[in-house]
Amino acid sequence: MLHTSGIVTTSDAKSDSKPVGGCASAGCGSPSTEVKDQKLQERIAKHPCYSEEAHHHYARMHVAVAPACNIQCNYCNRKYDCANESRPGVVSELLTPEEAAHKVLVVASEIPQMSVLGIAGPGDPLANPKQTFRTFELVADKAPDIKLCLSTNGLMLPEYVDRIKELNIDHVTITINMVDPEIGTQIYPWIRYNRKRYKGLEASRILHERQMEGLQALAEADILCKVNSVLIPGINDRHLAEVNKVIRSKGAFIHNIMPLISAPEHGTHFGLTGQRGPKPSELKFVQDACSGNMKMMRHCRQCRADAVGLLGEDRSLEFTKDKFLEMNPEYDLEKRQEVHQTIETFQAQLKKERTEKAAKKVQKQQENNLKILVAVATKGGRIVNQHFGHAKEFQIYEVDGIEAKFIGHRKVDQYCQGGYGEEATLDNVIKTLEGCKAVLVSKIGDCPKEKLQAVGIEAVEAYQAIDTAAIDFYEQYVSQENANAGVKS
Ligand code: CLF
Ligand code: SF4
Repeated sequence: MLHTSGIVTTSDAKSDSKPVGGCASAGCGSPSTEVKDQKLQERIAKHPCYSEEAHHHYARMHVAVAPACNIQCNYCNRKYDCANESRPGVVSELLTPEEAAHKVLVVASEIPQMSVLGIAGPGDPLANPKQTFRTFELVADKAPDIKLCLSTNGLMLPEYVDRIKELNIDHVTITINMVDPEIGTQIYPWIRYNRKRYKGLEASRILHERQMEGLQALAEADILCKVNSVLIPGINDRHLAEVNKVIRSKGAFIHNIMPLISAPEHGTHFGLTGQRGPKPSELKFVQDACSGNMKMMRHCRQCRADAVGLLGEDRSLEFTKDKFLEMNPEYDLEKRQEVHQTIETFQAQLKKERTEKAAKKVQKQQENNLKILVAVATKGGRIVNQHFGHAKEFQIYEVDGIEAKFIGHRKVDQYCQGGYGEEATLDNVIKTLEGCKAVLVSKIGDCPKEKLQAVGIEAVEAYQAIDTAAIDFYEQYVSQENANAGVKS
């Protein structure tokens, strides 16, 4: 549990690093815990959602080719993208499969670190099988190095597992919010299945059975399955541990527990009836409770159905329909492979450094068990490389002098707008960074620096690997603390 001071001790820091079995169970988000199975590691190494490490370096893109949906979720308004994988209130431009394939090639040449194409809406991809599979076919034909990924509510999944396997779609997400249809009645008012509309308990029961059948079929076909669960306080918050147990027993690879977003202006049933979303501490509590059982995703950004870029950035506006249709793709496999090779070399170097430090850790026999939180402004690459005022989110690391462990991100409004900083925005940013001992940035102005200092957060300017900058700060922090303690005693 986090102390309000931002200091976490070894004894009370809940660790993800306790594999308790299951499919390649390993801590999620911990550089020191690795997926043991080498082959499995290779399958997820370039997928930014399935591998926390990959999300620092590799980008994904979505194409919005699937407009229809076959169920109704109480957190979704059909005017917007599928809220199972997107922030509600976001509308994407609908594309034909041909337009989508063209867009993929354009992005693949502009952003060579884009390694995954996902279809996640705006409705349910498997309620639009023609468009979804046609898009995948076109892309697989023209850009064979891009991994294919899809996200579904699961209702039609059992029908399509063979097709999914055939097309070499190696990653499938199912949103599973319950394994008890009674609870499902509070989340799903109706479904449409086999040309018939079902309501209430019957609807939830069918959906549940189809999801379980689909999940099992994916496991049998050796397709990696991520399960998304939307945490809805008072409805499934206490139930998600059971969901976690069941999906693990049926072969899910990773669990992504996401917060319900229910702003009234999105016009969803939950938004309009005052159903609240979870607080960050409630989300963390449920994630922690489930993390001992299987790999847990904590870096999801609930992106849009036409998202482009690293998970923490949004470059979709650079590739709107009017723009990408004018662009001629220059898909260059060799160039892409070179870029990926550079990333791999950098990752290998980071890994080597971490291994050496881990060895030192044993030697040092944990001289102290102090852990601190630091916030980082980064544009990706696991490097401190962003101005404080340009950050729209800060990555949070838990540092213990040996390693810097990514534990999540905190979104903020960008402080610097057109060369000026807004005081009220700065106050909110500082509030968001509460509990951190430092913020690592490539640059920061005097005013925010002083304000941060006044609340005990040191602004550190650096342009280097996050791990190195974080550990350097940690050492300086500890020696200062020791010096202060010496003066006092
Ligand atoms: Fe897209 Fe989803 Fe594939 Fe990733 S997103 S279809 S698994 S490529 Fe990723 Fe976005 Fe979270 Fe989804 S951060 S919402 S988990
Ligand atoms: Fe909306 Fe997605 Fe649920 Fe369909 S599956 S109702 S598009 S959130």
